[in-house]
Order: sequence, then C-alpha cells, then structure tokens
Amino acid sequence: MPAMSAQTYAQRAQKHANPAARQLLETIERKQTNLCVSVDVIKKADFLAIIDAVGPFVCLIKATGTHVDILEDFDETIIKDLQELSVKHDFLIFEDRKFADIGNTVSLQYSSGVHKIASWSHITNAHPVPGPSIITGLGVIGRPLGRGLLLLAEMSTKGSLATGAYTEEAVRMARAAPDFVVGFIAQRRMEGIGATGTESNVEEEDFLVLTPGVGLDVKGDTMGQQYRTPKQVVLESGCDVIIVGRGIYGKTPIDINYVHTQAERYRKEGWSAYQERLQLSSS
Ligand code: S5P
Repeated sequence: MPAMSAQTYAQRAQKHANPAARQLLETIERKQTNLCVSVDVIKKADFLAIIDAVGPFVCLIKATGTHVDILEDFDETIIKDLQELSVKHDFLIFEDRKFADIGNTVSLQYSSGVHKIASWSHITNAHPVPGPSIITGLGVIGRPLGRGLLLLAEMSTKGSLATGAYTEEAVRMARAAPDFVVGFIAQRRMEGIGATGTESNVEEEDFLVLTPGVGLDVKGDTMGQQYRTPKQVVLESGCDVIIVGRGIYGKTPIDINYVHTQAERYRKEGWSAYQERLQLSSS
C-alpha cells in the first residue's frame, strides 16, 4: 500500500498545502475520529437533531440535505444552524453537491443561487466527467476561500462506470491541481494511480480518500448500494474517512438515542481500524 497509509493524520496535516484538508486532518487527530456522517433526511428538524447528536463523534458532516431536492422545508436559517453546530462540536462541513457541468455553469452553481455553497462548505465534490475544466470553474470560486474539492474517482454502487481508465484520468486531473483538489470519493488509496513516470511529485502526493458505502450490519440496500465495514475500508483499503449514513440514522422513526449509540460505535470501529493500520505498517 502507498506510504501515506503509514503516516498519522497529524503528520499529514503538517505537510498539506490546502487549508481545508489541513483543517480536516487536524480535526481528525484532535477528536480521534475518522467518521463522517451523511445526513440525507427530508425534515430540517431531523437534519439538525441528528447532527447535534453525532457531532461529538465526527470530523465532518456530509450534507446532501441542503439540496432543495431532499429537504422539504429548506430555508436560509438551516445554513446558519449548521454552521453553529459545526463550531459547537468542532467538525467541518462537506456539501455533497456532485457538480458535473461545464466550468462556467459549476462556478455559478458553487457561488450563487439560494445555497451559496462556497460561502459555508469547507469541502465539496465533483464528477470528473466534464474533464479538467470543471476544476477550473470551481477553483475560481473555491481557491480564494481556501476550500477543498474531492473528485468522485470511484463509486460504491453496483455496476459503477467509474472504474479503470476513468478512475486513472480522475487521478491525473487531481494531480494537476493539488492546491485545490484535496482527494477523492473512492474505495481505496489513489496515490500513484495513472502516473506515467514523468511526474515530479508522485512520491510526495497525499490525497484524502473519503469512502461511502460503509455499514456494519448489512451488505447493501435494494437500490444498488454496497457496504463494506470500517475495517475493510480503513485497514485493508487504507482509506482516510468513513462516510456513514443510514447505518447511523436509518432506524425509522428516527431515534436520537440510537443515532448517538451508532455514531459512537462507528467512531470506535473507524479509529481502531486506523490504529491497527499504523501498527501493522510500523511492524
Ligand atoms: O459512491 C458513492 C458516493 C457518494 S457521495 N456512494 C455513496 O453512497 N455516496 C453518498 O454517501 C450517497 O449519496 C449517500 O449520501 C451516502 C451513503 O449513504 P448510506 O445511507 O448508504 O450510508
């Protein structure tokens, strides 16, 4: 496995050039958690209650709930509430926007509209499908604000088309913009992938790998999602952050005590998988 998986989050934080990546790595180390909770619920009250309950156990909250297409009762106050929770519990915010358009359009989507994502989301993500121009478009907005971008190099779903040459090209795109593209949504480490041997910085590259499709009790859902355990993701595949959604809040009706217990459970699993990985690589 590439060397990055043998380094501590703190060591990597010291060297990272991007402010959002550095802040995330420092938060992971400070709170001893590599758990990101994904909150995809339709009511604002549930959205905020879940985040308040899992806050102590996470480094990052992934919100897709801020999209008008999930939350039924979105209003401006939700962003302010989310930011207050982020300060209260010391976590970063990741808007899972999955941009996928031409540079000019994504730069408007990132900066404007009702959501003004760039103004409050430390990290966001994009599909590499349009090519490097998507990084140019988002970078115009995100770079001056110190934001970080993740590319979706792989997906967790059955039959995903993001494999092989597509994944390699995504890594090449990231390699060309290391000050803004901080890593990937992917299922394994990405350093060195797609390198041609002519690059100067491949040995030094450090991509954050945030991995969805994580669950301890089930192997998937009825719509193509596939789950692996924190141990498979962090220890065996060397990923940095586990993204967990329904495994934590998925019991209906939402039960905040259950959410709290599950968040604690996933934090512990993710962190011990990381500690085991460090131990293995030092022995
Ligand atoms: O490949 C992916 C990429 C993403 S961002 N697979 C995913 O599942 N996701 C997101 O992670 C997905 O949109 C959802 O918000 C979350 C997984 O949720 P869960 O309830 O299945 O854990």
